[in-house]
Amino acid sequence: MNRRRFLAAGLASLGTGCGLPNVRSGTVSPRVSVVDVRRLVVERTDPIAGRCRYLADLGARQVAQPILWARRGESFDAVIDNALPQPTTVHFHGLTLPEAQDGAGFDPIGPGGRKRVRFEVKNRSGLYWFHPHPHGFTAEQVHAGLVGLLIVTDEDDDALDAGLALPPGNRLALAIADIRVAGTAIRPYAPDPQDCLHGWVGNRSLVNGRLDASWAVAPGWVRLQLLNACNARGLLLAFRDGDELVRFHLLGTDGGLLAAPRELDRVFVYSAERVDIAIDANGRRGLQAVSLEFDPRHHAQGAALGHAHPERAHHAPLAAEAVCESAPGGQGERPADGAELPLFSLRIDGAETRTPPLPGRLSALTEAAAPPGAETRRMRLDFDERAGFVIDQTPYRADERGFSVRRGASEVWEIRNSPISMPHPMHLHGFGFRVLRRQGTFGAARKFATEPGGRFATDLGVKDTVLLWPNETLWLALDFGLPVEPAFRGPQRYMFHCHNLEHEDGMMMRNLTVV
Ligand SMILES: [Cu+2]
Repeated sequence: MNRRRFLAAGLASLGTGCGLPNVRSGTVSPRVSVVDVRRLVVERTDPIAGRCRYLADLGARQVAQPILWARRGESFDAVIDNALPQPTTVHFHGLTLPEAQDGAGFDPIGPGGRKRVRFEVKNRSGLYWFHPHPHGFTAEQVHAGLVGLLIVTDEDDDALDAGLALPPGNRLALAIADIRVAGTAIRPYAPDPQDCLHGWVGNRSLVNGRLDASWAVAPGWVRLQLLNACNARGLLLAFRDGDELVRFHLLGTDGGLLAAPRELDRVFVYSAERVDIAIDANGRRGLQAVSLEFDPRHHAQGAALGHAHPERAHHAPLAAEAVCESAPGGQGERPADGAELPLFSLRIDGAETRTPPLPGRLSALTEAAAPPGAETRRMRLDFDERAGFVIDQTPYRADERGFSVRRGASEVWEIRNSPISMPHPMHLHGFGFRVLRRQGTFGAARKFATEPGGRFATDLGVKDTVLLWPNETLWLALDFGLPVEPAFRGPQRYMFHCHNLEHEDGMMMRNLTVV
């Protein structure tokens, strides 16, 4: 079989080769209770295009790319089986976990290795997710399809669904990724120096692993919990019905529900951020979710940012053709961040109904405020033509202790992004935080800063990932309290890093230790 046919096979393995009908609602990834998972296998399904998946072993059956559901207080207790030819970890993004369960990359699982992971879900209801985090391999493995969704529910979540009177099938959890497709072939992941600088951006969206994804929903409220699972692409999410931009309601962000819904016609969702939204499908036949065109503000220009990860020398890329495809001229035109991109569609079938009023109160969340007496910690994000993107002029080293934070301390972080820079979605492991204010936002983005303090709607609520545009300064409120349990005793290391995954693998990361 020649190379092109191999790659076409890769596209078919996504479940929707070009020309095939859209995916129907019956093929949504199955719901799996977190307590039923005995093993989570991380495996490569297509060695040519380098596609991978999670397989949940429930004992009686196995479920590929499961959507995990957890009631707050339930526990995950499973063996992670690494069937990849590379080291991996499973990082549960957004969850409050001790270092040993965080999967941050301090203790990767080697090829063929396994590790038991046990923890209690302590977080508020919301959309969380899990993905690989082995330093130097993260971007490649997430791009390969290793993205899992975890929905946490609690009483607030129950009350919301009841208030929306959601018809069956009108609640969807969607991971929006992007890949490069040329003809019927997936371009294997092979970032060149420009990709390392800007991040690997695809030309087609892949939603829950599917191209041209479409779901059938009933008239009435539709609740969508959406994750930007792209390595580097920012999304300016909106919904079209023909030429009309349909307004929707923001219900929640990374760490759960807001105090009250916010009505919007578009919202920025950067890599690793989540939004929980309600949209009224009554009186419509279909809705097309898109990322609208925007100025991506990539101000950094530079030469190669090749970072040598010692481990990479010992493990081949996931895609067989990666080396060939990175040859000059192999990539064709480079897809651009900020370009309009269709994401997925909703087909609305069924009898019209009366949409109940949206609940006015969603949770008891209070307005973000700096805790009294909190110390301010200042950080800078910079670009250096030789070192690449750095936090406080320090490229990442896995063995660094990083900075120390006192357990139980309240802090304000003042983070400044250089004017010669790019948008950096910054993620903190282990702790949710609140966004207090923004300053220095450029004009085109400032018009979407609809909230007090120059904040965006996605800055509301409990956050674990926050975007910094070039030239911006952000103030965050953090509380470093940890649960009083044996698993959290002793110094706990976490990470603060850019979730543009090419930047992350390119050393834009720091360790911190809670002591
Ligand atoms: Cu970045």
